[in-house]
Amino acid sequence: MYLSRFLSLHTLWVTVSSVMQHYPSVWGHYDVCKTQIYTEEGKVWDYMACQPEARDMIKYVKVTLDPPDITCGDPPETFCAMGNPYMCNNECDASTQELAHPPELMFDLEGRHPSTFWQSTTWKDYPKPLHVNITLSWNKTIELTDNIVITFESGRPDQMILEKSLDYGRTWQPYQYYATDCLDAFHMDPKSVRDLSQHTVLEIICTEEYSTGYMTNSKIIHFEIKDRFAFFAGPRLHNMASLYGQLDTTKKLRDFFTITDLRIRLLRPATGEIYVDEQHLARYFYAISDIRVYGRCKCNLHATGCKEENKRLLCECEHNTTGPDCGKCKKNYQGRPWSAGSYLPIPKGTANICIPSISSIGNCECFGHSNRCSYIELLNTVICVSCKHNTRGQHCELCRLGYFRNASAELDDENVCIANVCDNELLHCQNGGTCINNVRCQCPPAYTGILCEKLRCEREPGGCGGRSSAPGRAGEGAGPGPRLLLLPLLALLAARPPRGC
Ligand SMILES: [Ca+2]
Repeated sequence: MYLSRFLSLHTLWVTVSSVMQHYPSVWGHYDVCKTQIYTEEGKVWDYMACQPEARDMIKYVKVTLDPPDITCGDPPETFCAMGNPYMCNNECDASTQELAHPPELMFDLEGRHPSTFWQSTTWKDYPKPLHVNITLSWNKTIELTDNIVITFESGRPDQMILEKSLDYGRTWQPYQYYATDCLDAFHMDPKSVRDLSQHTVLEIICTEEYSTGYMTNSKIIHFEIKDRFAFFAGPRLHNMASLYGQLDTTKKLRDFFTITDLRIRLLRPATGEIYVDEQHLARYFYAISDIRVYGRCKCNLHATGCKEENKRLLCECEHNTTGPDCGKCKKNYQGRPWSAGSYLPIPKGTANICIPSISSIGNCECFGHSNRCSYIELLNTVICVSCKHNTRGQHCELCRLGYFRNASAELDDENVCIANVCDNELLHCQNGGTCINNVRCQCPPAYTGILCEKLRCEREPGGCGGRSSAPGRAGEGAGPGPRLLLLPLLALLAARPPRGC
């Protein structure tokens, strides 16, 4: 029995191995959660680690401003060009569409001229600080895959902190500090992301690269995701396997690129100069035309789909998992603790699917030949273990090699599988019967029974009476002779299972 099970698993492994050889040797994209393969057991599912495609996450964001009334235009307000304090012919008026600058203009389709943008009130309350928090919430854990890019319409702020939350805004951690003078603003030495390395990639830095005020043409601020990826994947990100390997084994690194919320803390608007021109405070304000955030839903490598439902992103979980991030096992699939999928080994990773709970294995049907079942992950099915009574198969419904189905026994009969019914050399079949494939005796027309040991007329109404219709040796007498009386006993002995079963 064990040999046949080993052979069965061996055949399965050979089949799976040959299927695996057809996977591309290049680094995969983890875009398939399962595929059908052919094994000795028929078509079965083979599972692999999978993740949703990266996409523009701004479509799904909810924005909150603090203070809530910080947007310009209520009441209408005149503002000046920062580079020229006497050019003050611009007006912000929330009640006029052409002159309003609401927050949603940070997220609309850009590429048109002039840009559309959100704008704050001016710094008319100087020297009270002009602080604005812009919070972007997804209500879903997402993994950043590209740089965060913020495009200012005003000068880039003199001081700003980009923060992140991993717990839906309950706690916040700084992502990066931005200042014209890092030492003065945050008591930090200025650094660039290029000063970091694999070992210091998680360091939170203050950069002066993006705070050059209005003197430069650039209005863009980056949070450099790709430069950080490059420490592991190479400058052109050609070795993503190395990056994914690191993400797989270093939770801190994985968490670094994972967020539920971002917060842009604007602490001091661009002044363009060391001092603030108190005579022309209408020159100072924040204006942002565009924010870009690219990433993918975090589904713990258990989904490729991520859909929006009731204005919330949800992973379309596979591998018997559930939850917004596929972060737990489905009911009745808690046969072992939940685990995230793994990028390793290359190229298809490890699915770590949830398996049925032992208590919920309702299909442990072994026809009474076993009382124990086991779950086979590769087949995603439950099979009977240690089938007795010469049986084998998922439900102990087949006969072991060398044993044959006893057609006269039910599947749950201990004698359902019987050893060699007959043998032509040993002449087990009686009364001229012929042994067919060691399984059954083909009897002459006048005889019946497993070993052709019975006269067919015995089953007829009235029995054999005095008729002498049976050919051959039937002429020896009308009733069964002593030899025939032994035949049922022989049949019984042949059907008895061997010792030890
Ligand atoms: Ca815009």
